[in-house]
Amino acid sequence: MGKDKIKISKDLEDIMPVEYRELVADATYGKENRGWKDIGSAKELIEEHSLCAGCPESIAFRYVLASLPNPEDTVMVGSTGCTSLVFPHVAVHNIHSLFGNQNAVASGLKRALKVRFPEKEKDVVVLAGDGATVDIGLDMTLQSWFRQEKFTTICFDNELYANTGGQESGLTQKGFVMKMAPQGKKFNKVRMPEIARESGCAYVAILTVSKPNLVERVLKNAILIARTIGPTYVQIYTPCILEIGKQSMEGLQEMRDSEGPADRFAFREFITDEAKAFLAELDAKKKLAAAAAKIGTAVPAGVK
Ligand SMILES: Cc1ncc(C[n+]2csc(CCOP(=O)(O)OP(=O)(O)O)c2C)c(N)n1
Ligand code: SF4
Repeated sequence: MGKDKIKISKDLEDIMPVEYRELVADATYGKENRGWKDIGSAKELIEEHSLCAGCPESIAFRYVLASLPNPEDTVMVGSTGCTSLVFPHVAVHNIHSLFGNQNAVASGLKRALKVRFPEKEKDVVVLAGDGATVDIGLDMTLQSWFRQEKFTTICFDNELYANTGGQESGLTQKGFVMKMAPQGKKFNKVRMPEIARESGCAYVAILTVSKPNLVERVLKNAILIARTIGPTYVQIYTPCILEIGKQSMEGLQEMRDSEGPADRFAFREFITDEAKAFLAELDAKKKLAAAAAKIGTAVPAGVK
């Protein structure tokens, strides 16, 4: 566990690429309380990316990576789109699946990992755009929830197909005019969080990335619940500043403007009673472990 996996043999140290050496030195692998504050110092988080300057997807991606409870044993499944451009820059296992197929690929992967590593916790996390999740891949998304596949689906909702130049998606707001929908979107934004809840997700949240603590809490909840209880869904507003005509510094304000109590990205969270009880149990175990560590007694069994 931890950095043992990426350790370099002494004989090869001087010929390894500098990026790899930095990864070994600075990764947060194995660190219990890793989080968004590690951004900037932890090597597995991207330092550079190939998205547009100021694209909110880039900061959302960093928060997601920083919130993985166990990055060294996590596989992320992506799909074609702007989201896929950042995967080559991260030190986390990832698969690029055919557009829309991400939840089907993740289902097989999660099951295979369970068979291959029965004693280990291997997290699978899907990360795809709204076109991949809610339009072309909707069938695969829903069927994985119906089957209660144990992984987290994250949708980077920029309310359009950004990578192919601004077509409308099911998550575009009604009436919104864009390059490839010059008369405006004709129907309402699909209520995906409600669909996720009705389709069997044990935990659902919709939010922006204006508050890093919130992103971290939601992501950790989603991944831990998916491990034990069942599928979870997180929808994050990552506005495409290019297609809505904003400057590179205006993404944060755009998110803030859309998260008021009556706005479409007001924070909402749904959690089943079973998942709630699971989180409470986890919390109690953590407190017990912290108390035991303080007085120097052995940590009770089952408490990490
Ligand atoms: C099977 C298949 N269909 C269509 C495409 C073309 N395509 C590439 S990216 C993209 C749009 C992606 O939109 P979205 O999922 O919303 O992600 P974003 O780019 O907005 O982050 C499309 C339609 C493709 N690459 N493969
Ligand atoms: S096209 Fe839009 S979503 Fe894609 S990288 Fe640029 S700003 Fe971000």
